[in-house]
Amino acid sequence: MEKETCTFSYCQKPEIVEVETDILIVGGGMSACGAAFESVRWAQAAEKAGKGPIKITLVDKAAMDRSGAVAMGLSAINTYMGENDPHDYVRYVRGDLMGIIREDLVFDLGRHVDDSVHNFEDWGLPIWKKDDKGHSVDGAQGLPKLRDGGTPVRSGRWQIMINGESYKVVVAEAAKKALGMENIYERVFIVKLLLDEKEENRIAAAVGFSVRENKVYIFKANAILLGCGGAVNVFRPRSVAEGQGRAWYPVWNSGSGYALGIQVGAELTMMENRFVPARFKDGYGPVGAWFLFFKAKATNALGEDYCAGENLEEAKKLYSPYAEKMGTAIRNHMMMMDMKKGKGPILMNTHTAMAELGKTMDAKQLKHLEAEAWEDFLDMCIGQAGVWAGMDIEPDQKPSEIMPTEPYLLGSHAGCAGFWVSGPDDLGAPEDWHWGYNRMSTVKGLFMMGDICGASGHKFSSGSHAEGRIAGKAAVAFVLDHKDFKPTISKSPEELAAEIYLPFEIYEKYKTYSTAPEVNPHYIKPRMLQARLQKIADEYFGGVSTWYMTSKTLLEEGLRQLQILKEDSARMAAKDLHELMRCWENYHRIWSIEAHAKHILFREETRYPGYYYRGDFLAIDDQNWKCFVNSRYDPKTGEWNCFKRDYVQLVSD
Ligand code: SFD
Ligand code: AMP
Repeated sequence: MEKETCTFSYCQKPEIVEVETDILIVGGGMSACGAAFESVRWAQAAEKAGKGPIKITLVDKAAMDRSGAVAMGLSAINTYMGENDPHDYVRYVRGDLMGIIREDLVFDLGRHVDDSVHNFEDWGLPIWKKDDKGHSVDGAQGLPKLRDGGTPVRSGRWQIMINGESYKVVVAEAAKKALGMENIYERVFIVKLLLDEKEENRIAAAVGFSVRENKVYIFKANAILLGCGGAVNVFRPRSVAEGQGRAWYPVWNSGSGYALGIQVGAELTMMENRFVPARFKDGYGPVGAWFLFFKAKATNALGEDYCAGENLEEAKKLYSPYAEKMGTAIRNHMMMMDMKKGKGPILMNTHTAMAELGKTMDAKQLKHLEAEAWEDFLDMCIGQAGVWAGMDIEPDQKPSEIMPTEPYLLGSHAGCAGFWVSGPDDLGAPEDWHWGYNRMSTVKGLFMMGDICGASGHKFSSGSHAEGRIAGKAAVAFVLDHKDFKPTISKSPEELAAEIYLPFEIYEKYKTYSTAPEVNPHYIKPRMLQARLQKIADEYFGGVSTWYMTSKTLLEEGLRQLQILKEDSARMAAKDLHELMRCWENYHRIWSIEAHAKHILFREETRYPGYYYRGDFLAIDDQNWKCFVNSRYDPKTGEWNCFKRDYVQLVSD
């Protein structure tokens, strides 16, 4: 088919807004809020020291108060060191992620994360405390703050309980106050990054559009901090029909962070990794608080522990010494063993857990416990509370089904897919693991944080914020060291606007060729594009329909089909601004899943049983694959190259 171009003959021309800034933060989530808060502090210090003003700008596709993964709120902060030693945190993350992580990045996070949590509390987030009798006290209620020696209520070794419905609002407020609203662009979706015209491999700009007004934005910057979250809805979800907007991770995080970085040539690491969370069925409610705080036991339908006995012995045969660590992937693996034997549904025994806890409580305390059980979901997954209500499930009376969800690409929860970045230089890491600026990618001036910063999972909300702060500080140092840089871009503003608005032009040009605007020989609407993408990912790259199973032959066929889809994406059509966003979101999903499939194809072993399986290499093979798998897309040639990088253990066992 002939290539389409936008000459604004059919669609309206947008207003073009150009913004020049020293630092641009892309995203308004946990990491971006951390970056905003910290970079402003260092910029102000630099200005006081006479090093001139540093302008910091933030752009978010949504409104910061409720954008990103924490939009709905959370009921636990999953990374808080407290009495723990960051060395142990590294050991824990390494064990959960099957032995391969960047220990310098993880340790760095561990030593900084608590300060973010202390700030959250200062900004008004209620953090549960233990009183002097050792009882859990919900909310702040006059007990000392963590900073002043207050004891948090631990759900697990690393997790603490919060009243977190408004968690994101609290964190965003501090970031907004630091930056000033005049430096924040909300509801502007970034479509692509641009490299500098004069300097090789150097970031120069970000381009996007308003999802509310007829405007295209060009942000020219000296440094860019990327924090756009993970990739959701890349695989066909378990939810169907009208429930399809439902997912565990936020549907609005559509792989932009990965796609933006990949296309300018930033090196990726561990993109073969994914996260398949075990979740309450249909509502996607998180299980952690139930396992750890309420001490609930999950069993198969026969009441048996699926993580023991025969299943464990079988798992050890292929996945020792990792199976013994009982990490997140392995727990999924053994759950699926029983599901495949027909021993499902798998049940979270909420009723027995509450009865057990109730043995030491009076009626009032028991009522409070029940309220907490509901609140666990009302705070961070309202849909699950809806499922409970709709299915007549009272958690103290009946168990609830849990099951593994569709896969997600992310690097801040129990996953580690992301970019290869520079780490701190004081931890004895190999020389080529740090190149001057912490969390800077292999593209000069482009920093990665949160979900898209690779090989360093288990940051969660608090760690993503802390990582944003680390990156924000480093970006200020970078800008101070490169004061004379003037970004130059090769394309004119009109050319860039025409690229972004192409789906409008196509729609307006062809919409009358058929009677139903959804179906047309000349274009593909984003909904159709997404369905095709999810079908390819699901059936060839190991989604739920194949029990997460894939292989060389399946991956190669899927990648072939994905290539055709990518070609067809040049004919995406949008009838309004909302669909324009959907078009570019899906384009970003295509790039994210392509990287994922290429990495799985390259790694000839099953490193993450329970997340995905290579049927042709079913075991873990430490001898050949205890290494990072990295890759780089070359923006000049369009070639994609996968390669190994050595794993180096920095913290003893
Ligand atoms: O229960 C563009 N998370 C949990 N963390 C915890 O500490 N405790 C929990 O209890 C956690 N759980 C949990 C969690 C998440 C979710 C969804 C649920 C439950 C249901 C994880 C954390 O939330 C997560 O680790 C961090 O939020 C990750 O931070 P970051 O910064 O990497 O991503 P973000 O916060 O989602 O923000 C992304 C931002 O990017 C914007 N964006 N902006 C412009 N242009 C584009 N093209 C963009 N694309 C995206 C977004 O709007 C957003 O602002 S539990 O499961 O364990
Ligand atoms: P989740 O609700 O599954 O996202 O988990 C929240 C936190 O609890 C994360 O830090 C998980 O790693 C941890 N977690 C969840 N389930 C278990 C479990 N069965 N054993 C140990 N840790 C868990």
